[in-house]
Amino acid sequence: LQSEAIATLDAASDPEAFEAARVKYVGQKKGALKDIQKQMGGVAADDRKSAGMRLNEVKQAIEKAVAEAQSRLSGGGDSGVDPTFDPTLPGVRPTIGHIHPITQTITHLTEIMGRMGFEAAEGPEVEDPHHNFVALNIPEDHPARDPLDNFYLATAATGTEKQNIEGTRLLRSQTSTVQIRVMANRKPPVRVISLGRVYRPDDPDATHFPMFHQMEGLLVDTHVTMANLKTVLRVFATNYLGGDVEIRFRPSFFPFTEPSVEVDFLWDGNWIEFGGAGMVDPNVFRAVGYDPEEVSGFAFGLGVERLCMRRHGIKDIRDLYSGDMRFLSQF
Ligand code: FA5
Repeated sequence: LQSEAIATLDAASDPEAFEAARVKYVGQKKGALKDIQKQMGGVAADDRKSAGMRLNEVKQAIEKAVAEAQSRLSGGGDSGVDPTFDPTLPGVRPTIGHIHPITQTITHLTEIMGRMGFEAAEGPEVEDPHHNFVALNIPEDHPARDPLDNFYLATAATGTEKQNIEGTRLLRSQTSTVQIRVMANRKPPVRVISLGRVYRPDDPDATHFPMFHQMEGLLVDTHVTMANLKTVLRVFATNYLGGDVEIRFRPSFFPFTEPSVEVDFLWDGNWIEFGGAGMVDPNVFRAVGYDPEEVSGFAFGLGVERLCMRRHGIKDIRDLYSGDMRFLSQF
């Protein structure tokens, strides 16, 4: 067997012939060596030792011939190398996960506000009208409640009218809902931010998307003034957008702040609105059981996408949600 196997292996001139010979003699299942090994049990006990040694010699000799034939056929490389392995082929780069630019922005904003003592708070994305409107001083007939401006969730109208209103749920349209949740659960002083998703049926364009993020800020204490609000927003803006950022406050109206302002940043020579802000309306304090004679505070809500876009020079909000790795992997 030994000489036959070695002769066949030596004669193998292509990988197919080599593989056939390899399987025939040293194949794990039906190879000739395996066959003999199986018969060892039948050898008389006295002869078993010498038969075993002989078998080992034959095995080693054939395996050596296998290795030599393999090395010869793979171009004389190291023996034992898979002849189908080509080390000159380029590798396949594994796709590595990536943190979304908006998630990175949220982490960054949380860190900047944290340095000013603002602690992060959270609230649910599916809200009830009490937190989204009532406690924020938005009356029943206010246009902000319009079904065309909100994503109401379909709820079965089975109870009385009052029960149905209480059972109404909607995707929150602003993070101001979290102000109410925080104040209803703790005593002043309060200094929190809340970063999260909000939803509005806006048509997508370069600066609008139906789902976006806001950063809400709320500070309640004694003797808080508009000057404190403007300082916090200025310090925030210079930290996030750079020392040369220009910021402008325009008089505005929100039901939950009085007075209210719109916050604009200069961007490529144009004033762009980034959010709203103002002094917390006394009616909001009353709705959460705070005494407006004792405490005062400010609140603001900024668009996170617009902040991220201004910092990174992104021209179209839709790029952030396209899922295009060529765009996303730049951040
Ligand atoms: C509000 O949502 C108020 N809750 C802000 C506020 C908070 C005022 C606390 C007073 C006190 P407004 O609707 O203007 O305000 O939205 C704030 C910001 O969200 C906008 O300036 C803009 O930057 C961003 N924004 C609004 N709609 C969209 C949209 N469809 N896509 C992307 N960003 C949006």
